[in-house]
Amino acid sequence: MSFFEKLKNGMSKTRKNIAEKLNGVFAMFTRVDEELLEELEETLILCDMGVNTAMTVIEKLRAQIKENRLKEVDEVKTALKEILYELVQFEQPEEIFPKVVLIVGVNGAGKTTSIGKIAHVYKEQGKKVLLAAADTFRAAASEQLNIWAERAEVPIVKYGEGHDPAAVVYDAIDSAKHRGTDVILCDTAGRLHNKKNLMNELSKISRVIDREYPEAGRETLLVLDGTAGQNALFQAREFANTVAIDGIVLTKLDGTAKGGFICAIREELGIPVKYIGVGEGIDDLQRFDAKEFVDSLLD
Ligand SMILES: Nc1nc2c(ncn2[C@@H]2O[C@H](COP(=O)(O)OP(=O)(O)OP(=O)(O)O)[C@@H](O)[C@H]2O)c(=O)[nH]1
Ligand SMILES: [Mg+2]
Repeated sequence: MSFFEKLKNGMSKTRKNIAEKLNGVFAMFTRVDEELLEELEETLILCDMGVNTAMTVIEKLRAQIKENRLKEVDEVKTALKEILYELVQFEQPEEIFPKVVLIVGVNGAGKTTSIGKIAHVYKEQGKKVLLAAADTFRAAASEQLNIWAERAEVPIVKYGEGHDPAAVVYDAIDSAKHRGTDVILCDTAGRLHNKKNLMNELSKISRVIDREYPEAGRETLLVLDGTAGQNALFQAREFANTVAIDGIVLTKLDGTAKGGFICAIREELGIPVKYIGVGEGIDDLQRFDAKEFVDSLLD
């Protein structure tokens, strides 16, 4: 299956949700008027784009209709496509290897699963991957990561429950230097109910990486549950206040998630969605492609 087919299949429910509704609106109208814009705005909000983002998008659309004297519904559709594309596209910075990737996010968002999938993506690219089980808060956490290490056929550094997560990362870096690892993927604890602890833990891990591996590339990815809607946006803000987030992994887009959320994240937080999770299997992760996303939304 091609990447595009997979994306379409995997995201089918998400895509259907927005695409059907959006295309439906355009099919309903023959005239470009305020009513069309109102209907579009409502639809965008229904697709979990959030009120603010939907309003911004419609404002831009209204301005373009006026400026370019758009008279045809199809022209408005093309303009909307362009606006949505501008909203979600981003420049992928060049990757620096070796690199250390910190995976953060609340409990159950899909951190451990996403690490398994990301490990697989890098491995397919011929990179040497190492997992670091720095979620030592929960007894079963490192065992779960271990299962993914086996699936992806990559090595793992893990200790038992209650160990210092920063020490796990320290050892992983040491091991990576010996093995010639390209990418270290660090699982972290997801608890947010004690923000201070979480912040301390993440910044301690961060300091260890700075000190022990300053030459390595760094990336912090926030994993968000795509079905959590506006609540996930709230979580993202909380995390962004704690650590600098380079990108989002949006999971469970195979579920009933409404993908308009991707636009909301970008507009409201300025953080790009880098990967999307479309299932529980090791192959069920895609690098987010803005053009394909927008093309799949509007005919
Ligand atoms: N359908 C679907 N399920 C997913 C996806 N990603 C993760 N899951 C499921 O979500 C559940 C939680 O995933 P985990 O990877 O354990 O989440 P976590 O963030 O590591 O959770 P904690 O370790 O408890 O903080 C599991 O049942 C996964 O199979 C996805 O893209 N699609
Ligand atoms: Mg986990």
